[in-house]
Amino acid sequence: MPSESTSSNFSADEYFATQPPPPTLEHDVAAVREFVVHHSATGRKVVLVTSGGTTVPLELNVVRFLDNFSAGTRGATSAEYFLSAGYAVIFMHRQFSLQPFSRHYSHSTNPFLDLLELEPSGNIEVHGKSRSELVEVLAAYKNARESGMLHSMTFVTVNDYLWLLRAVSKELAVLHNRVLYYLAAAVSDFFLPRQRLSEHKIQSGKGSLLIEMDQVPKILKPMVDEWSPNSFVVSFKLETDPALLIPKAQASLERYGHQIVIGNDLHQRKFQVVFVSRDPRNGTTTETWFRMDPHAVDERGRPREIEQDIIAELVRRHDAWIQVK
Ligand code: 9Z3
Repeated sequence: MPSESTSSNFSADEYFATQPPPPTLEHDVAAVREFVVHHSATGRKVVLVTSGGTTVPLELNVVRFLDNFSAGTRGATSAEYFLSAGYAVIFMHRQFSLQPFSRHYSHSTNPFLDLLELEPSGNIEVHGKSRSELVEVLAAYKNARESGMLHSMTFVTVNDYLWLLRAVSKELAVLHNRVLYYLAAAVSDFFLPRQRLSEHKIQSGKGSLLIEMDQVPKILKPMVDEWSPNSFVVSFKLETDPALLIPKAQASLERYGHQIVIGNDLHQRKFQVVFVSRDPRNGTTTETWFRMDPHAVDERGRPREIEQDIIAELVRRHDAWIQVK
């Protein structure tokens, strides 16, 4: 059972006043500013996709850290469907987690080298059955890069993530209702303030290790109210107890006042999700389930991905929202 905490909880303002920004923040923000200026002129809708898990280092010279579960599949897959739907995409992901397009050739599920054949001449050939898929993925990848539709940036720690999210959302605010936030990253609820971090590797030999962590501030609230107030915000809620999914999603909508929480159960997440939304006029919530057959294939004969349905629905809802906003 978790023990009762005696440590303080940081507000978002206190957090940013006491925790140092990542060294690359200014550089990352400058690149986002450029992206925003460009797409402000193109008139495109822009989505910020966050993806992968955050870490919580236990030492300043990090040897050990707490990690959050996430391969980055949801985020990387969704980014591709957003691009197909005409959105310009900022893909903010955990370093080394899955990325759009290259995810199809993950070293663990589809090693790239196994698709290649070395000819006696020294030329490299792609196996016949893999070639057409590779051509398609490569063309979409090159197109996204060369057209400036996909911009990637990385985080590792929860501190990197919080600073980046705040800075990027302030930059995106100028695009008003054309911005969609798709917060699929698995973010730690707890962190160790810099002031309490051990400088060097924690030594063993003193018996068990007790670590008391503070709660990460709930930054969706200032994001929705202050940093990017006219944007369409979609957060994810991950649970392992399915009975908690709807009540936790409803509580989150009530607390932060954003547009949609997509609930997913850890073990079913690839095949079923629930959209929970709330009518701010009377507080009633609506749940819409999306379920798919785990063996379903798409129109090209490849395994269907639930992100196709998620993004189609979000695009529809975002468009409808733009009309009335
Ligand atoms: C999710 O729920 C994502 O869908 C997954 C995707 C992390 C399950 P994978 O990367 O997994 O495809 O392997 N993301 C949000 C998780 C999260 O931390 N949500 C917070 C919470 O549940 C609130 S924003 O409290």
